[in-house]
Amino acid sequence: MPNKLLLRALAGETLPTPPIWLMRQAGRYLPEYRATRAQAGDFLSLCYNPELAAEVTLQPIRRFGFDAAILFADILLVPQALGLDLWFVTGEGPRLSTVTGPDDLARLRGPDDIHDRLAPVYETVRRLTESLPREVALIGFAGAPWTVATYMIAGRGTPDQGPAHALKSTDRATFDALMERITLATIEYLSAQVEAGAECVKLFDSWAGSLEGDDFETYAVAPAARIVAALKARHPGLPVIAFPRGADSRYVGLHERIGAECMAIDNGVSARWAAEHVQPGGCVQGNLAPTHMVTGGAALVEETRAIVEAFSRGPHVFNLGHGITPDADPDNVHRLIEAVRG
Ligand code: 1CP
Repeated sequence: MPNKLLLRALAGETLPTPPIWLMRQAGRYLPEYRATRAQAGDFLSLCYNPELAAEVTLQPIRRFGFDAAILFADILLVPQALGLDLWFVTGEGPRLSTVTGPDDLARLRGPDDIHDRLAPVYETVRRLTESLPREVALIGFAGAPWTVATYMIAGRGTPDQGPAHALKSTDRATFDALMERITLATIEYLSAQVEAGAECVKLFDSWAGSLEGDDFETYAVAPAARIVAALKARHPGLPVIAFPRGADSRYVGLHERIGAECMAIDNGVSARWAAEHVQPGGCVQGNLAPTHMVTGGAALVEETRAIVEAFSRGPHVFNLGHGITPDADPDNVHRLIEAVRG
């Protein structure tokens, strides 16, 4: 049995107190993050600077004593490594050159050609293995193919993933070839993170919820299952967290279909429902609404205790249902941890 709490929960152990970490725990709500980001120049320079990326990964560990650290990087580094231009517009978010037809696809690099661009990320992982406290687990991550494809097709974040859905129905060959390229690159990317020292990996499928009918199986479940199977073949025993955000009732049975030890649950479903219908499949992670980190107060404590109680009869990793937002109050994170560890 592993001795780090996060790895024990992922291995299926029901613990008296769930391990806790937060999505986007390194981020703009922390003054020390804003200072390091200013030192790096911009967000992407921070991602590709192993010393500073390791530093911002460690900041929330130092301040809050979380049970896990998540590599500081971004899901959009893979599109950039595949050859797309990527930049961030202040106050608006990411922009990318797009893939909208066979010619764009032909210009992309192969899945094995991503490592020179991504080498600084692997170096960040190596540094973290040396500097993290012994009891803190290191999580590597990547975007799931559908979510990454939505950005590569639209060239930006979209409320309804409209451009990706449109390409899927008008040029299925290009869409499928793009999904295939991302899937293979993701296997290589995560595998390299594990070789550098990541102890488990998380697949972020932030836009899985917009896949309807058979598309959910074809473009969310199947690619995730393929990535997990390939990773486990190369790294036996590697624990995986899957986050098909917005899966709603389709969370039921997903542990087995994806082959992941842990299902990260967003706050669109109730903890009671998930404890009854999803947790029998394995470890669950979640699922406090991120707004509590802004509003705090008695509701934060009550809701946190209710989630801990709901999931207390099986393996659970405490987290938010989505990333902590820039307007969150760090003091509320202290209150949250106190409510969880009580
Ligand atoms: O200005 C800043 O400093 C940038 C804000 C920021 C941060 C802190 C971005 C831009 N990315 C990140 C880091 C990040 N992104 C991590 C690091 C580790 C941690 O959690 O502490 C992780 C895991 C991600 C993952 C990520 N990036 C996702 C999946 C999770 C999710 O939130 O749904 C997505 C969709 C992205 C794309 C992205 N990167 C950044 C932004 C603002 C966005 C969303 C763009 C959009 O859809 O509009």
